[in-house]
Amino acid sequence: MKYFSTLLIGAGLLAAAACNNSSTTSSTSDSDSMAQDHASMQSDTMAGMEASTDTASAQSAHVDISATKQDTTGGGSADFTAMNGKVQMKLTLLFPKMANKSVAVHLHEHGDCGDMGKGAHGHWNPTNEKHGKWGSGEYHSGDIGNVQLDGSGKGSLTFDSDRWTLGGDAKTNILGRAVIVHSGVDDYTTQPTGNAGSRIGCGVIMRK
Ligand SMILES: [Cu+2]
Ligand SMILES: [Zn+2]
Repeated sequence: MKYFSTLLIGAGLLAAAACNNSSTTSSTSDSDSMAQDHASMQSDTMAGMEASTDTASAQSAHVDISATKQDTTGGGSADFTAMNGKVQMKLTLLFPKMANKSVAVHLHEHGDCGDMGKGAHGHWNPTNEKHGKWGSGEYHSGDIGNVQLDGSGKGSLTFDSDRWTLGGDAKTNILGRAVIVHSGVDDYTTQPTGNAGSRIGCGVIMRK
């Protein structure tokens, strides 16, 4: 069963890559709402491709983040390690167009990067809380926060989460979820998105 879901995730990734390559237009709308402005573009090809969540536990996981838009090159990766009841994420990003800016990074609910990242749907929020700043009041389990990029567009973040597991209960399992990089800054206040702008990067967390 484990292998079956891994295959499904793999197929989803390939489909997402194919969709990105065949994308011909892109809007730079700074809206992260669930507005359906792009929903018609690729939803047909992505139908049925959503990865099932991988529940067998793992010690480590990885995500490769790709640019979602043709006019924004960039990407990144992160490694996840389970340790001492927590999961540590080591993230690196490279988005040259975003040099000297901060970009918001979240875990989104669905492991689907189709439709320029909109297939990932909203912030992963298994505890049904408000959007916010990690560690302070209410926040989503996907609310990682902002990453400062340097003059070449490079940035990194090490993040320890006590709300995440690699496998197991869907309320904590991050395998098969999407990491989304936004063009703007998370204000930690606006509901439910943090007003973080459009989606410029996306990847699906996979067991190593
Ligand atoms: Cu987001
Ligand atoms: Zn959130």
